[in-house]
Amino acid sequence: MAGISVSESNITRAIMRSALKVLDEYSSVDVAIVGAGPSGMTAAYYLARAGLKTIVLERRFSFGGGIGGAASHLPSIVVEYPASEILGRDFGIRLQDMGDGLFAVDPAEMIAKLAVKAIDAGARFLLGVHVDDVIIRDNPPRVAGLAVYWSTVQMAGVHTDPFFIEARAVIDATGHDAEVAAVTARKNPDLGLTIHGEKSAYASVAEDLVIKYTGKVMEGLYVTGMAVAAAYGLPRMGPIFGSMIMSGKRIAELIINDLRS
Ligand code: 48F
Repeated sequence: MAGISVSESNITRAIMRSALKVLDEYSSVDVAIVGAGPSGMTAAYYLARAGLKTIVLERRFSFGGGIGGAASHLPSIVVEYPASEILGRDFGIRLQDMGDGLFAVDPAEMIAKLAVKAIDAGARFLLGVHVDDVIIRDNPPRVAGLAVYWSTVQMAGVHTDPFFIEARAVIDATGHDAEVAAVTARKNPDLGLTIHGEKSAYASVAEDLVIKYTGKVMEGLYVTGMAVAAAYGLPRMGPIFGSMIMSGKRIAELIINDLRS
């Protein structure tokens, strides 16, 4: 391989130079999304498409959140209108009409295409990072970014200090535990933020309520997807994903509007 110098130190230097450039560049962003599940990836696509500097922080080394495990490991999930139309039109995901207003989707295709669209629109994903805390500013009180650990460090249970990412808007897309909103409420009781925890299943009601309550919980901090149900004590809906898509799209629209005004 003439002209190619593959030595171990060159491999290391190439990785370090490119990785540190990314971490440097993304130490300050317009929007930091915690969680690469359906709501987080949908939001990432619309935010990046609008030209906002967007990073998605995901604890696992993979995308998709709850999509892959969907309905008890079965290779199918369902969405309803209008999410069905959005998945087909904006993400190129194939849908099978199952009647009763329900459409079946291949979970692997949905994971891949949500991720590809978000990345191609300009969103940057950081995998294997665990968000542990927020940055707070006062006067007026607002969330101004995140404290981040490598997931492996967090799993090892050893103490290191985090690195920080400043953001004009933070989205909690962490799913059923609303981890970012919960830690914000726990560590800063003076803020008066209460996280209620989700209720038992009531799919038809939950789908509408999650979309309706999607939004800002305090300055700088927004919730989408199941984190909305956890934040406001709404029922869960099980393996139907329409509201996750609609919630991700809605939070992107709200933030685009907030950051431009
Ligand atoms: O759970 P998840 O898929 O959240 P979602 O977008 O969608 C929920 C549905 O999958 C399903 C449902 C609705 O039909 O009930 O469960 O609301 O994705 C959340 C992602 O966030 C990551 C987690 O690994 C998952 O991929 N995550 C959670 N906490 C953290 C985190 C954290 N503290 N730091 C980084 N990533």
